[in-house]
Amino acid sequence: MTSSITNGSQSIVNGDDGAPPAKIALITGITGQDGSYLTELLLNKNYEVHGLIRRSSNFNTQRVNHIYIDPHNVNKARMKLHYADLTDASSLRRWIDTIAPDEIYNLAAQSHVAVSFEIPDYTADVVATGSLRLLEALRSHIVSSGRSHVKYYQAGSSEMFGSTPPPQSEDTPFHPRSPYAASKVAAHWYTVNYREAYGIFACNGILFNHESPRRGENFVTRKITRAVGRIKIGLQSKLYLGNLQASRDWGFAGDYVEAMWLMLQQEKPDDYVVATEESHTVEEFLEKAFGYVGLNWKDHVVIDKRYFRPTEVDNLKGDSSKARKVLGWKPKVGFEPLVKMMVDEDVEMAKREKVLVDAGYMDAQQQP
Ligand code: NDP
Ligand code: GDR
Repeated sequence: MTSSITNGSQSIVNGDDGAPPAKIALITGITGQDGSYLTELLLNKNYEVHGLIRRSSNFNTQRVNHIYIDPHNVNKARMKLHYADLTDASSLRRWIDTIAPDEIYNLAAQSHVAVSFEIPDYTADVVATGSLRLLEALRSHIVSSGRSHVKYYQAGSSEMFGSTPPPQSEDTPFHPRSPYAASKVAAHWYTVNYREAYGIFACNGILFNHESPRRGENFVTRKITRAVGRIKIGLQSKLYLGNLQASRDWGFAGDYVEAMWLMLQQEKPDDYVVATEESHTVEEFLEKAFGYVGLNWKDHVVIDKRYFRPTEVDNLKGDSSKARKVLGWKPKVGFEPLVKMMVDEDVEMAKREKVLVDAGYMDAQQQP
């Protein structure tokens, strides 16, 4: 049985159409923004996709629910979910052995920079040591099974460059400015070390900020577009933000997962910067997002010092010439279309919320 589910412009196939899968992928962080886009990409390339999800007291699979098929209803869904955690080495080893993947994408992380100052120990455990646990599980799997062709992708970050001025490329020195960024630097070097020490096909993607309507609601772009939607529809009037002068190289997440996949299709493992090569301040994002629906951000934004970070990353702008040349990758969605895409989706979401508020099912004060 084949199930074809439409999600925006994408048609996603997650069901047994009789054909054997092209490859088997294992994704950590499948329930996150990137995990959901990568799953769609791989399913459309006829992969069988296994995602590791962590236990939480509420369901955390909203971003992949549109792809999910209850295994009781079909013989063989092409996307399967399994409980595991990057803090639990035994679960990682067990699932790698059981699934026997061809490609592993390590996307799981406590990925919020500001929150990493509040929970540094946990952030390091998941982001740094968690990546090491996964690499070690892969190494053991290769030794015991002989499956040396398995490829590994590590989700690195432009935050690793920190205070080193732009443009930042693969040759730019790291100067991390948060527990999150320092942990990503450790994960980067673990990945390089496992490549050099054991010959594992392991790649670091050094991705600059990438956003989408599925972005977590406490990252600045989505926080802004959620507020724009809600203000436009009359559900809130103020938006509290921190530093508006930070500059980021913002791309579209759907474009960036393609670069991850391309890295693992090369003959040799390597590290790549992925970026639009265009940078904008938070204030510019505000101007575009509010302006798009005919609002002036200055009427709504209030600066709250709680959102300032102990150390800030002021200016990120990538040089992705290597990825463009070697992988043939380039971004398809530019800054303005990205802002519009996110605002359009969030205005629609606010309209749905308004119905719930008017019917008494939701509190209008509920903030993202
Ligand atoms: P998200 O925060 O949206 O997703 C993170 C994922 O990791 C979620 O699925 C989350 O599960 C999972 N996770 C968190 N902790 C654990 C744990 N202990 N064990 C297992 N899974 C866990 O991040 P993005 O999708 O935006 O980013 C993907 C990766 O890329 C991350 O590693 C991030 O640091 C990195 N990155 C992101 C960039 C961006 O701009 N988006 C840029 C550069 C790097 P749950 O859903 O349960 O919370
Ligand atoms: P970042 O993204 O830290 O770059 O990390 P975020 O959207 O959180 O911050 C971007 C910039 O906006 C400023 N800012 C605010 N940020 C948040 N979250 N909330 C606010 O209210 C606010 N006001 C101003 C921040 O100070 C910062 O300068 C993201 C994450 O996805 C990481 O996991 C990833 O590695 C990097 O991008 C690349």
